[in-house]
Parts: sequence; structure tokens; C-alpha cells
Amino acid sequence: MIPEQILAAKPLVLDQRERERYFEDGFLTVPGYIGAAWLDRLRAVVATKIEESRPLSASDDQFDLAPDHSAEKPNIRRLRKAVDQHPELWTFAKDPAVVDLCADLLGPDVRFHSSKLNFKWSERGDAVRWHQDIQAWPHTNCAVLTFGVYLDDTGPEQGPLTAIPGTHCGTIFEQFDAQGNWTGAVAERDVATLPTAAARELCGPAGTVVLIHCRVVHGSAANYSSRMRPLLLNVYSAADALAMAPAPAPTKHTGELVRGQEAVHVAHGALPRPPAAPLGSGRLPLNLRRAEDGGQAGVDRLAGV
Ligand SMILES: O=C(O)CCC(=O)C(=O)O
Repeated sequence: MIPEQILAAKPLVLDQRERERYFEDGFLTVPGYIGAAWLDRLRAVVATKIEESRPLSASDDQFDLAPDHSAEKPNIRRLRKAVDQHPELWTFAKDPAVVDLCADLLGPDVRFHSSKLNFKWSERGDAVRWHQDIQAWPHTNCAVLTFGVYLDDTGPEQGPLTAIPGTHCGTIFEQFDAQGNWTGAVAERDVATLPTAAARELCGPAGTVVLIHCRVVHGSAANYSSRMRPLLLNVYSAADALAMAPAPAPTKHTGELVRGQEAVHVAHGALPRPPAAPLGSGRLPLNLRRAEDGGQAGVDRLAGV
């Protein structure tokens, strides 16, 4: 789907101007979209997972633990493959209200891709460097987004998602280093070309949804506050945007349609022309190379995948 096709259909929950803003900026914040009932259910899952993590001394397929994690003072960086870790998280991912919002920005046929819950723990939860997501999960077109919901109130001091408007229409940056290692981050020399002063912190009360276009440059600062910043992140695509590489952290539901029909034709998107380098000169994602480990080893840490 291209933005013009998506915008031509009547919206389900957003107003037309909000949809247009998403396509202009590459992100959209919908304050308080998820109500108290779902927030209670999701927070109950978080509480259960924190308890489950206490006896662990090392990260595993479910938990990415910070080095100082302990039974007395848990410190979880991420719940990986979140929809596989608790039935409530999959129920949420396919909830009609969630999918309506995605459909307003992806078109009527929506496919689930992947999922994680980033905790950004209190007292120095990690920063996430500037990056774009499409390199980690290349698709045949860019109708791919991340639906993030803050489970608690999130202000500047909690290290909110932060995005640079308009960068989804610019260059797709190299996110490998000179040695060919995946960094999942835009290199400093490229960051220097970006209008970082225009970056917007995407804050909001608990239940606020942040929708992130797969090409927009985004990241987040460390959390030095006394409150963690649990953020559930689910990735969806239009059904006609086919993944060109295995998902870096595949779930049992990766590839499932959550709304509408399978596409009859795959759409090969007309990507906006990058201003400086032709698209073909950048090394596109190719975590295919890492298919043997599901892409996990190289992608997980820095990209926040
Ligand atoms: O949790 C965060 O602050 C950043 C997450 C993010 O940007 C990502 O996973 O792509």
C-alpha cells in the first residue's frame, strides 16, 4: 500500500489530519488511546514477568537481563518475543482497537510481524541510539510500522521514544560498521547530517500509543528517573508488504494476518529517493546472513529488536 491508497479509505479511529501527519512526520502519538481496563491487564503481565525473572542469573530466550539483575533487585531490559510469553500479550496484539489504529495507517489488510516489551528500568535504563527499523526487517514496501504503548506515564525524564520528523523520506542508512558487524544504529558521521535539533520526544500519559514508520530515524535517551518506562512494541505491516528476510526475533504469530485478506499481489514500493546516495548503494539489512541464529545474536542488543 502507498500512502495515497491508505489515505483514500475512510479512517476507522484517527481523523484524516492525524493520518496525514503520520505520513508527513513518520510518527504519530495518540495520547491515552489504550484505556484503563487493558492497562490493568498489561501491567498484571509485567508484574508476573518481573516475578518470573527473579531466580534467573543470565539472559535467555525470553528475558534480556541487565548485568546487575538479581532476585532482590530485578533489572530486565526486555521481554523478547512478547506475544509468545503470555497469552494476554497476543490477545492485545490482535485486539480490534489496536488493529483499527494500525489499519488507519497501513490499509485494510494487516499482518503481525513481531513484538517485545522494553522496560527501560529506573536509575539508568539504557539509551537506544538513533536508528531506522526497516534495515532489521526489510519488506517489499514501507507500509510497516511499530505500535508502541506506554504502560505508565512517560515524560522526558523516563527516556521516551524520540523521532526526527521527515527522516522516513530520506536516506536508508548503513547500520553495519566498517568490519561488517551489525550495529543497529546510524553511524556518527551520518547522524551529523541529520536535523537532530528538530527531534521530538514522544511523551504521554499511560496508554498513549506511539506509531513509528519503519524508516523514520528514532531512538531514546537513558532513564535516570526513579520509575521504569515499560513500553510494549508490536510491529505490523500491510499484507502486501512481504518480509524479505526472516524476522530477527520471530514469534509463533509472525506473518499472521490480524485483519482482512491475504494480498493477491505483493507490492514493491516506490521508495522515496534518498537525497544523497542512490538507494542501491547502501547495504540493505540482509539479516538473512544471520538466519542460522534467527538474527538474534547480531541484532538484538543495539537495534532494540
Ligand atoms: O525502547 C526504546 O526506547 C526504543 C525502542 C526502539 O526504538 C526500537 O526497538 O526500535
